[in-house]
Amino acid sequence: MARRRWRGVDSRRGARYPRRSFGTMSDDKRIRVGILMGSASDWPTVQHAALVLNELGVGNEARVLSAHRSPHAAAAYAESAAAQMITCRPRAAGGAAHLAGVIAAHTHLPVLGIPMMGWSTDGLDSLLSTVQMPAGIPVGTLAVGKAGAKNAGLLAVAIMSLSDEALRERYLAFRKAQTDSVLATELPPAGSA
Ligand code: AIR
Repeated sequence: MARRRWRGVDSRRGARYPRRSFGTMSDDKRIRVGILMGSASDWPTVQHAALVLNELGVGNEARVLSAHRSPHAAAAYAESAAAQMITCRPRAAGGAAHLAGVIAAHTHLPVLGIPMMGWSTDGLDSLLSTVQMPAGIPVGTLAVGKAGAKNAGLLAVAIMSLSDEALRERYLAFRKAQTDSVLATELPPAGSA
């Protein structure tokens, strides 16, 4: 296959960065997570994957590539030398959502699928077409919408934490802060909510 240069968009330029940070940030500037979506209309949801990766100091890039509207470019991205250095790949598409499956077919790297809220079946179409992969080509499918996008970012971090101690420390600090915030919750008096 001809070599192509892919200009990924560093998501930190487009998204808020970073709201909080956990522990000492590494000066590792590598793009380690590629975030693909079928349309720019997915970005308001998918950006939540990028935000959590930014928060935890994981370099990532975001691109629009459609399994239907730009099938050759989607496959070429998955097979490109640059993409092979990316360790994890959250993928988002709505409707007949084939992007995650197509990308997974073209790479051995972990692919995480984020079903999008659809325009006619509240995301059920996207959920089923992302999760129902044939045996042999896995796509780790998350929840529909924003929760799935955020969890795709966190699951990518958890996977990379297995072999990255500094990232594991940041991830554990994130989890602790989340737990502390739940335990510190104060409810308003009954009847005022
Ligand atoms: N989509 C784009 N190419 C293939 C698919 N399945 C998805 C997009 C988006 C939805 O179709 O990922 O979730 C609608 O896209 P648009 O561009 O019409 O807003």
